[in-house]
Amino acid sequence: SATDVVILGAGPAGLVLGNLLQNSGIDCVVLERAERAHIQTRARAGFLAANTVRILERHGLAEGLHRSGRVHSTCEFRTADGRFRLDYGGLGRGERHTVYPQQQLVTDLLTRFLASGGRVDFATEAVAVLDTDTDRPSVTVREADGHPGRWAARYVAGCDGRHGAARRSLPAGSVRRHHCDHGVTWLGLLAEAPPSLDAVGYAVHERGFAGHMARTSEITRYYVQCERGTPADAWSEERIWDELDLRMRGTEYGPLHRGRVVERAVVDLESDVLEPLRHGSLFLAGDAAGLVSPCAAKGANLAVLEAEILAGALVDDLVHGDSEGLDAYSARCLAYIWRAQEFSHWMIRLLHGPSGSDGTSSFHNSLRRSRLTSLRTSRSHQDWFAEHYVGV
Ligand code: FAS
Repeated sequence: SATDVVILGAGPAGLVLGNLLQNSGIDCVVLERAERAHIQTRARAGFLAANTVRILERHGLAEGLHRSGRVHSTCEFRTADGRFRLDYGGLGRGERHTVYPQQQLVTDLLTRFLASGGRVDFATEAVAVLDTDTDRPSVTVREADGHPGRWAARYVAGCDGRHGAARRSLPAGSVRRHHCDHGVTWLGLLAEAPPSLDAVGYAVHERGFAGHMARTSEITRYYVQCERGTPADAWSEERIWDELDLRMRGTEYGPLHRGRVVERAVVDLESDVLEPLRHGSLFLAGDAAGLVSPCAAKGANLAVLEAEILAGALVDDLVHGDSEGLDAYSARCLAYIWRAQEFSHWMIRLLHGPSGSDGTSSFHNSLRRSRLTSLRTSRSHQDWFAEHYVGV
């Protein structure tokens, strides 16, 4: 089989890219190793940045989020020195989040892509991307029936995440991977419980971090910092809720709304960035380009941004014969990625004490306390926070 652009992965990056290429009349195919039902129900991100909403609106992809997304603009910090709220929607550039679960966005993007004639091959795993140093790259695949297959294309877009075939296919020595293990582990969970705060909750506690993020009026995501290597099922539900209540200082500010834990996963907070993001005819976007920790909700937003940049560059090249956008793609996206990485890293250091108990940790803990005081009292610091927290 042959097409103009083969897109690996039907996540936010791959499906935004597919829709934008489709809108411009460029022939493309999306290869997705999972079944359709799986990607339409897989819960992940939930906070869309204002710029992400603008991108989706620009391309007629925002109907679902306008129908059932909820605008959100407050976060609340709870610390040993008390609690304070930041109405970030009234700070910085005055931008707010839209709370809209990623699986609903993926479902909207998929439905629109297929309705406009787009092709997605589900249960089709990309195995390798070949000949990226030529203008006829190809993708070998394992079809749904297990048989091998092959796609020829003019370009390949690696939107298949950090463990996908695109990363695996990068020629040895052709890419520099900047990696950071932040030394922090979260037990992330989804609870069948209404939100306990009308804000994103960040609890900074000597026992560890706890986070509260609404997803819908009946489902709330929580994070609770745990020891590295903790199995996802190690904590009973009762222990989870008791620990969350303790760290969120439920006795002072009101107990959390408890409910059944319907999903849990342990995630080690790490980040990485690949440089460059272009390898001949192969382009990386989304998590395939760089993983940003879920602290500060940047991953899905970067994926949408990079997809729009790549789509514009591919259209310029394939329709107008202008390759300037493709030549500039990597540097342009990396500037956004590093801004997001820097803020996410700052947030991790703000919310988590240093691991280890040596003297420097008391120094770092005092730094952290001072940062929180500055965020509580300094308007310019709050403007900086708001601009980066919602910006991409
Ligand atoms: P995705 O991983 O979404 O999509 C890649 C697709 O490629 C997948 O469907 C996969 O099945 C497919 N694939 C992989 N290998 C393949 C192959 N060889 N062949 C074919 N298909 C292949 N981000 C936020 O902004 N906020 C959050 O709150 C947040 N919470 C998260 C919670 C969890 C538990 C996880 C895991 C991630 C979270 N993220 C969050 C990050 C997440 O949303 C990603 O940044 C986002 O999904 C990135 O989108 P894509 O790059 O499209 O990759």
